[in-house]
Amino acid sequence: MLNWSNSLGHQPRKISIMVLSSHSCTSATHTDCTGRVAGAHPPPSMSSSTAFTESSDHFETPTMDLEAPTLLQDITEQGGYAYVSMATLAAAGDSRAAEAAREMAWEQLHSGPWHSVLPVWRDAYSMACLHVARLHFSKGELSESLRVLDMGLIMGGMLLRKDLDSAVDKVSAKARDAGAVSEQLAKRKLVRQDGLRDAEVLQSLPFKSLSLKLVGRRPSLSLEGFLREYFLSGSPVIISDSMAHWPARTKWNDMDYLRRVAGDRTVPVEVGKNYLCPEWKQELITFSQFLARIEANDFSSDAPTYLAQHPLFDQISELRNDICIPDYCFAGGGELRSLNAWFGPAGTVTPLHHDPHHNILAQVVGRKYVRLYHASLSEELYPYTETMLKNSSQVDLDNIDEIRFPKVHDLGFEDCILEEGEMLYIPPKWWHYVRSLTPSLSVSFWWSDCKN
Ligand SMILES: O=C(O)CCC(=O)C(=O)O
Repeated sequence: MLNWSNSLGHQPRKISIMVLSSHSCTSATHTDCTGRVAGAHPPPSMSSSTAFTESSDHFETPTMDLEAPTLLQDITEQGGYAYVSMATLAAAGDSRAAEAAREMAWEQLHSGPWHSVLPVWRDAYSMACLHVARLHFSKGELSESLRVLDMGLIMGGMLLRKDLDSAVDKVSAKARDAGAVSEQLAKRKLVRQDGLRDAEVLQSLPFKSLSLKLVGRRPSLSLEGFLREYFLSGSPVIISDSMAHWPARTKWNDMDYLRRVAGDRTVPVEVGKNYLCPEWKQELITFSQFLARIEANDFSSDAPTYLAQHPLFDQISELRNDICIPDYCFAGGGELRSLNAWFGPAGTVTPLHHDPHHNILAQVVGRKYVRLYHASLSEELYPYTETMLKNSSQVDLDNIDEIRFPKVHDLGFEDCILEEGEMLYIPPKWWHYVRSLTPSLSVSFWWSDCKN
């Protein structure tokens, strides 16, 4: 799967980021925007030099200051002379040049499939974002500055990541002091207990739901018990009481808290029934706008907005501090591969697919229906044949075409309603379908074992 972040990513989500339209320079095919001019030479100064002095309306960029000469040299070698000219002017405080450099790097990010984008252009994009954000910051345009820094975090390379992170901290702190976070929503709970229309919710589930084998629940499951009884045999289990100590359990149901720590941050969201539908698309919006959409979402919406499979906790450290890595993720002696957020209104659907890693799906706020088919049932679940989609089933569990997919009807599965405060262990390669029954905030922890 193409992933626009730096994380792994195995579902074919986030493919269409290449044509996102939140930026004025979105052509997916135009490759010419670096201004490659035969015989043109890079400008004499290659430094990101410091026309700025440290003050409260300036943020430091020590990594960029150090790396700029080499990075600009690498960009020159790729023919990006115009980018280098603009970035040099930007470093001296020219805001139009800073925007132009960002546009040029953006075009390069959209010049072909994501995996073929040269890493140097991702770093070039981060550099231009730092320049643009710094200029906004110096004019007191804090929301705009944060938006651009987030774009750098989401789309840029790793080289200047530290500068982006520390700039975000500085701008966010100033925005908070200034009370700049927009106040669009009244103080509210994300999920209200009186709002759970159980009968209506249950009717929305796929055929035979909750009528065969239910995933077992285990309170107080020790790491050893988890290893012996579930991990080694590759069996799913719900661990029902091991996240009570997470600050997120109390904080994330508070819209006001979420708005305060993340409201002005830009996040990628998916809009549409699910990622296999043709009308599905991606957008970049602020977290406040996202929360407003969750609030406005009526349960029946067929185009919910879903912040799905996004490494939000690499981007927003306050939210990272609210969660804890479950000890279970150390089973097998492998490595933690990725932490992803899955935030959305009631009615989001992640269609039937499998992932290569062990997974703990932690349900922080709200509830979700999850159906699991054993890894050995792949053939009966009719995976797509295209490489990008081959971990997804062609079967739409919400509307099964029994003529095309006759084997599905009689297959055994396990399912459950994953309640707030519970974690579900999904073994590698097990097929899973997930539907949110309320507004829902979950976190997935993917890890490998030492064989893998
Ligand atoms: O919660 C969801 O919508 C999907 C979660 C998922 O597919 C995963 O954790 O791998």
